[in-house]
Amino acid sequence: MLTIIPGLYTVILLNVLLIRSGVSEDALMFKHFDKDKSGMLDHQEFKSCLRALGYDLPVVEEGEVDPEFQAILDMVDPNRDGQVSLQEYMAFMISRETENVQSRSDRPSKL
Ligand SMILES: [Ca+2]
Repeated sequence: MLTIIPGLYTVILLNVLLIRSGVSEDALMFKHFDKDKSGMLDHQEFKSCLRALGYDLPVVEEGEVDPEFQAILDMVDPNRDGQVSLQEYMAFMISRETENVQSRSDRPSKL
């Protein structure tokens, strides 16, 4: 027998469903942007993917640094091997989703 506060249980369940439904969509996104079907996103592929997700990343010249993109790379490609695996990508998406859930109540909507 489980004793659970019903409201809390509902919130947890909704979060699980939200994250799960997001996960399969994210995996599809990953496959879509893996143009050469290598199973990894290189930085160019990953950047296209981020743009599709609504990140406003500037176009930079070869060798120029985009701080916002670099900050994201710190999370998904900390050793800078130039490749983002599905696992790294998913971890990034889940942390993003969690951040959205946590900040939704105390941040005004950007839209
Ligand atoms: Ca690839």
